[in-house]
Amino acid sequence: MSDSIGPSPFVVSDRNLALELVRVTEAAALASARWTGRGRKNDADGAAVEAMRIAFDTVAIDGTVVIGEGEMDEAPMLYIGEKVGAGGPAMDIAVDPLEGTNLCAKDMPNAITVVALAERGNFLHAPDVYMDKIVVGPNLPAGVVDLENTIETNLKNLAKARGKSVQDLLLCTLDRERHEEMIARARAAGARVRLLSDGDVAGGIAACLDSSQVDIYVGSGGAPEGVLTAAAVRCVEGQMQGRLLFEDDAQRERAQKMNPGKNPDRKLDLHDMAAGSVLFSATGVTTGALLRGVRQYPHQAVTHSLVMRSKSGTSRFIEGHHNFKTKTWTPQ
Ligand code: VTB
Repeated sequence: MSDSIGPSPFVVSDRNLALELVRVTEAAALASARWTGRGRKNDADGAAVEAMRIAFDTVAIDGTVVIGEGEMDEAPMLYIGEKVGAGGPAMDIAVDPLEGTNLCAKDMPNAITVVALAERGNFLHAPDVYMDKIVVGPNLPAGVVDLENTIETNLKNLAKARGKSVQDLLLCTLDRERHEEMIARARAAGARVRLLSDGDVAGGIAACLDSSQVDIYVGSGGAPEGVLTAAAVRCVEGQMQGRLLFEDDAQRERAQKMNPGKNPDRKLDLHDMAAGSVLFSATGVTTGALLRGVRQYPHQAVTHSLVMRSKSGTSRFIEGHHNFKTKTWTPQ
């Protein structure tokens, strides 16, 4: 009988760390949510970093932070090179403990906590510079958009591949002066544009999810955020390209030193930023297009997270109900 329906898909080929990772982003979200709307972004960020650092101690990995809070001398916790985890397979870790500190401080949509894991050596070591980014979702012809095309060409090619007109496309980008020309040209070509005040990780992921209605994410933002976005895009088989942007030679030299033997000015494809088997977890702090924010009640809180794994391509939205009367820790 079983022969006629093929082998069972439920073969556990390796340890699924994804569900352990969600605790890490949940912890950061629970801690930073207590700072939403208080106008104190550094406190919100500090709470997220500390909670995330503590939560990592329970994860069964031998982890090294490669995208973190900064260099060892700039950041007390989750600095680049820091070892985290309880021991296990050698993994590289990319974190943004509070992506959108301003959004949290102002209680505006889309603040999230983010972690990605890859087997050692598979994340781009991105310096703290800007990155040009372009993201589209799955099930599109390879190369349908390209950083080197004009915005008009990208919109035209994407519309054609989607069987839509450019008028039906929604482009998402950060609301920044540096994007004004691109926004004007996209609108002149017929597309609608959604502007984010912050948070291009959530923006990039939105381009991969039908439910967000976003068809394409374009624009420059943080390079570390670009690597986290790439990890998520890998898990849903979307497409992304990036290119590091340098303001001076010192920045370029730093990128070169962090990635020996690679041309720092090259166009990066998805696998240049996040290769191999990748895990991704994000938890909402404030409610946005991707995730609901933390809902706080007396003695309990509810979190909403997205956990993804590239190997299986499974995405899970997880609602966590946290009871502070019985939980073994409470947010600081
Ligand atoms: C970018 C973006 C982030 O901050 O780093 C942005 O990637 C800062 O951009 O998602 P500006 O220097 O133009 O203000 C975020 O929006 C939030 O951390």
